[in-house]
Amino acid sequence: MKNVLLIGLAKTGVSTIKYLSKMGSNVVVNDIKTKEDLKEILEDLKEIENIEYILGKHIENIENIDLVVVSPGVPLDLPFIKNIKEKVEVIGEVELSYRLSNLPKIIGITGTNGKTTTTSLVSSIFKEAKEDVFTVGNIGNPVIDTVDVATKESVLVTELSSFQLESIDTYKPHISAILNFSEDHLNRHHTMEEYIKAKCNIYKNQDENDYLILNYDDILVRNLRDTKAKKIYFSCDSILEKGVYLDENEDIIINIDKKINLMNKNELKIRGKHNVQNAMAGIAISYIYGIDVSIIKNALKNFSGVEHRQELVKNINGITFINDSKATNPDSSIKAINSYENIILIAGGMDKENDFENLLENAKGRVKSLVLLGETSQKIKDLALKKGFDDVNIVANMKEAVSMSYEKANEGDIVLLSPACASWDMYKSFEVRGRDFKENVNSLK
Ligand code: UMA
Repeated sequence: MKNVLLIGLAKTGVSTIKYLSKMGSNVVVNDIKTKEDLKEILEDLKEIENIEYILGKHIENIENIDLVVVSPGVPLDLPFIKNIKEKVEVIGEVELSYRLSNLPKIIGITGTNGKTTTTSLVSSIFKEAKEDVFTVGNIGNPVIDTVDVATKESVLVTELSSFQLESIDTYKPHISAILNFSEDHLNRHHTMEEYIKAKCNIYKNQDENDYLILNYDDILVRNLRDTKAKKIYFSCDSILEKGVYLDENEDIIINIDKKINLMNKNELKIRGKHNVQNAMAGIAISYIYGIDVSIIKNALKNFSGVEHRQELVKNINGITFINDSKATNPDSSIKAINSYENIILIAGGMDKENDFENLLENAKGRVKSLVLLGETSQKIKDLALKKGFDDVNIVANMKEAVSMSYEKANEGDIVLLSPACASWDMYKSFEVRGRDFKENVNSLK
């Protein structure tokens, strides 16, 4: 790989450049952001030679390029990418890393919601088992950072988004899991079919020696058939002949090669049906891999969740503040709303053309007040008023959202930040949004 064009200069881009230039490639970098916008990143890369920057616009001329690597956030159906694809191979960083390292022990986890929780949970089980584990992918750590450090003995626990899976070609996890499908990222994938197709790339290269873990409770996931991999289901609702399920006492049963009663679901620290499903996916992955059952059990008992995912921030005068900034689509927020009652809901953010009908249906009777911010605030407000909500407010920023919610809340109420939208209209990421919420909560008197 002599001449590589890299598109998108953020986390993925920086790691990819660092690796490629060390390998001796010449890298052309393209980003629609300007030099000024990218000041900090360019400073970080200033020591690296053999980089040519084309910034502030899409690249037009791609002569002398052998391979194009795109960051996950770059839509593959943009006209300039389509033109490039006619001339040169275009892949993502997950595919590139796979080709460079070809590691055997890869675990891939996807789905609309629960990916990060499940990835973290699996990682903590593997750490408890003293495996050499790397937690990578959409969770925030570019896979390419592992190419130099991971060995054939290492395990890569990889969270994979539809964006990342759209740009793979030969990538093959040994164990993959699909947690659920619900509407998300339709502004990028356009239809639910295309979105699901991208996610299903996770198993397209798997063979008879690989495993595909599927959620039996999600009808779309249950019905996936076009795979050579061995399918293992998990379920909260049905007793399975083979798989991981809940029995009539709410005990979690592993029934894969023999029947094992692992633990009661109430021994888990993470709450809600969706989290029991996430735990079951994690159990199936770890068991198939060969982790000792007592280690799985221990790690599960100690796992208390992930930052920005229904994270308990503080209790002030009997009012509980919960940070669920990672809820970047309606379905994810619905799960949070259904875990609590007497909620003051802070929601809204970037408009991904999602529909908020279902969110508001679920909010009825549970959400007392809506405090809305960001691009979608008016859209949610209009729909909420139509649906009979009487306390619907739009605020300008998180500070106002937190102080208004606190004023409205009584003892026993929950102030829940669960935006149902991406953060990119107001923040760099959902993490920055979550931290802003927490800082504002922590400075309340
Ligand atoms: N850009 C272009 N041209 C375009 C579009 C974008 O140059 O046409 C540039 C932007 O100006 C920007 C860069 O591309 O400078 C952004 O690239 P990126 O969005 O891929 O950002 P990264 O920092 O590399 O982060 C990506 C993932 N981001 C997205 O998928 C949007 C991160 O997932 C991931 O953690 C990281 O790689 C490491 O793997 C975040 C995410 O929001 C958490 N994911 C979505 C989600 O979970 O819903 C899918």
